[in-house]
Amino acid sequence: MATIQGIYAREILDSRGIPTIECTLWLDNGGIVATSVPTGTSIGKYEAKELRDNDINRMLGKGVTTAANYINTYIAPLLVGKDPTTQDEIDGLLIQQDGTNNKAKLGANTTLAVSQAVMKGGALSMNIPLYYYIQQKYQTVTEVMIPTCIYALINGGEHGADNLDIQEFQIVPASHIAYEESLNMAVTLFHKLEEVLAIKGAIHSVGLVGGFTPNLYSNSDVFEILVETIKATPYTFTQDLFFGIDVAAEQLYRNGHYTLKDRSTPFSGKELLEYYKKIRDMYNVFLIEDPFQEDDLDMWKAITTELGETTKIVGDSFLVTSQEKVANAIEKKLCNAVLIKPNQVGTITETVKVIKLAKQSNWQSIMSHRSGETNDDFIVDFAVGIGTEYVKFGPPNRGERVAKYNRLSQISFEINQAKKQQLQAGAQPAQLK
Ligand code: 2PG
Ligand code: MG
Repeated sequence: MATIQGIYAREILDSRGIPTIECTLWLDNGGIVATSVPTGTSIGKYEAKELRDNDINRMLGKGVTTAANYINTYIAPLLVGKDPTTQDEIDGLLIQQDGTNNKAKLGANTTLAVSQAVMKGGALSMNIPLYYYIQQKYQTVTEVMIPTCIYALINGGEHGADNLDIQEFQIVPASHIAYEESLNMAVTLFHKLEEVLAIKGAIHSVGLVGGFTPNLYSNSDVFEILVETIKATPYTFTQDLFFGIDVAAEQLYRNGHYTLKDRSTPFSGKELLEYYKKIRDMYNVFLIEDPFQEDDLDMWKAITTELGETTKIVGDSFLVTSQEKVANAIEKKLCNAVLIKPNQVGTITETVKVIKLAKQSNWQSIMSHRSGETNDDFIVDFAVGIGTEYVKFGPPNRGERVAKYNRLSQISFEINQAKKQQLQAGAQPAQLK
């Protein structure tokens, strides 16, 4: 059995040029792994806290040298000599050392960097792929499969150019579309969309997660352009794909109302629900993430009651990957799917508990990137190994997003190869062994 010989953390930059933590862990058998953690822009008010230096003379106060030092001087000595496959025990120790209910002491960025490094170290010590190690460890799925990808092609809200209210306009492939074909679809649509936007003079650049930030002003304009784009490809809207949106509604909420540029006067919660019904029927929007702000519980309940049968109502900032919040939402039927962001809670063990809870209640989970990403692809293996039904990594654009798709393609290849070998050997292909 290999044990942890050392851990070292340092400050690196994320895809927005904002500091984040990279953590390297090495084993006594010479094996070495490195991982880094993401951070958000539209950060939910109930998320676990990140630790930042707050030194305004350096990195605009966003440095993470304090967090890295915590790992190097305080956490690393506690973990040296431990078996890296004892993830629950090590995460338990991190939770205990932090001692708060929102990682306010050590920081969720600090604890997650260590937690991810330990998970990668565990897989390396067993000499098996990370996704397979996670599947074997937690057994939440009997067979590893590639989740359905949700591709955000257009960015608005805090991720965009300050003209569109909705943070993400997404395409969601229909269930019969296999991963490789869905990636082909996303790449085709992304580049066709660029052409359509150029022809319309809707000058574009890309937003924080790599989707276009076009010069359009209403949400309807975006849907019309997406419909037109799909018509210029071999794909059939509503047969091969449908639309999703991440409203990140907490960003639109002021004094009891939601402000959207589609109307000159702000929307009440009830009016916003009517608006969602309208765009769902007009444009086949069958996934709505964060339709209302975190504390607007009556409206979450109302939208799930009215649209939940046919539409995925997804809690992101609303549920912040919190076991307590997800349990409450399941019990009260406040939504029907959960976005999973490990850095909203701060350890892998706590994240797994939330996914298990969702599975027990027949909820679907969506493993998600953050707007501030690195090239680390940990969440890809995590999603496949634990079996989230969906993943959300942005569009097939920008290095830190493409890193996730490239890893997913590699895993898909490995799964298919393993199945072929099993078939050739006359074995059942049900399990990857
Ligand atoms: C979201 C995420 C990712 P952020 O709201 O779903 O797109 O954004 O990381 O900024 O919270
Ligand atoms: Mg979101």
